[in-house]
Amino acid sequence: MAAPPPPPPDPATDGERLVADDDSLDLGVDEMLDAGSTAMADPHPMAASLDAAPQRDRVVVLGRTRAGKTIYLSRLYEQCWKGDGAVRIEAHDGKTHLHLLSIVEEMQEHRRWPAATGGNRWLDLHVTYRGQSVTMVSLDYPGEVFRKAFVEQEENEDTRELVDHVRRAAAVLLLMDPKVLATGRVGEAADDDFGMVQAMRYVRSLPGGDQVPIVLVLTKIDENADLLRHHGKLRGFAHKFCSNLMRTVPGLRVFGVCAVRSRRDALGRVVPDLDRPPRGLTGPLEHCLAVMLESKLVQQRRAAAQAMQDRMQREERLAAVEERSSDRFWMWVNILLVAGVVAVGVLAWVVVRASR
Ligand SMILES: Nc1nc2c(ncn2[C@@H]2O[C@H](COP(=O)(O)OP(=O)(O)OP(=O)(O)O)[C@@H](O)[C@H]2O)c(=O)[nH]1
Ligand SMILES: [Mg+2]
Repeated sequence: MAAPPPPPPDPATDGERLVADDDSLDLGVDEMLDAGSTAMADPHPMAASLDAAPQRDRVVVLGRTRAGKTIYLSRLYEQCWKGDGAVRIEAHDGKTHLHLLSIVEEMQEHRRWPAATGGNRWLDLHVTYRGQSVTMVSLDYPGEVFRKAFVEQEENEDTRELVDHVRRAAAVLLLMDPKVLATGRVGEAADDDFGMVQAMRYVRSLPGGDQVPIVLVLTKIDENADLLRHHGKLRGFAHKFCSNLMRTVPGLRVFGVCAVRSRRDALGRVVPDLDRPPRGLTGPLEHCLAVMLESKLVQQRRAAAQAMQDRMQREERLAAVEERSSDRFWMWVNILLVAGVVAVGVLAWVVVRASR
């Protein structure tokens, strides 16, 4: 799928461009040869009772606390609502529309980052891509719920809601802050490492889950450009810090995103800077949509081929039945003819005998 066109070179941000553009990182099959052996060995306990294919109606954005989910979702919405790119997104209701745009406005007008998300919030969106429409349900949830659901495997209303949300994923975007992966404490990194592996095993273990596109999105690449470059850019970084996840999801695509640039204000605080454009924002979603549409096309082609085969078999069966009944008809005609000839012969013999 085509990534967004590269922006013109900007010497001041060249490092960022190098990282942001390194987004088509199909991790080669050869590198993942041993992945299959561990990927599905130990299915998530939540999968045990689920043997029917779930209804898949959503693009799931997952991430630990402060991974950048709220900012990513709101900026993505703003750009795809206002812009004229390949992806168009429209909220199903005015409340969701205002909620998402007001987060962006808050950053733009008041140079304030949004507060940590307090509770689960559903976002019903309508996505148009390459002339196809997809209904997309998203969930902006507090990052701690992710830890409770997939690291501590706690059961409460919020974790059940998140697990059900993940179960119905048509595509998954895994948001991770590279700084947490590289320098975070064990507990923090466990969300992205252990938690993500459990969540993705769960997705893969569901019926049809092996077809769900999953991408890794490294966030805040404006701030993390040096860190990523130091560890071999997106591919090298993902190999180094997300090796378990990459084994669980062979061929995992890695994208780098900067939803909102930051800068230092007069007081030296890091504040959002929306005057500069985001980087690689729609790439992960476009990739997932392209995979989803492609597999929908494949399914439609398969269904059409199956229908054609069924029709041909039905017609062959009908022809065979007709042939059999026509064979029976001529057999009876022959029998009757022979019987008639025999009867005429016998009658003639009887008449001849009687006349002597
Ligand atoms: N420089 C930069 N910082 C970002 C970006 N996205 C997020 N941040 C920073 O990361 C912080 C957390 O972002 P959020 O979007 O609120 O994270 P979240 O995943 O929704 O966090 P919870 O609601 O706590 O789960 C923000 O306050 C910003 O400081 C980005 O694209 N660039
Ligand atoms: Mg949030």
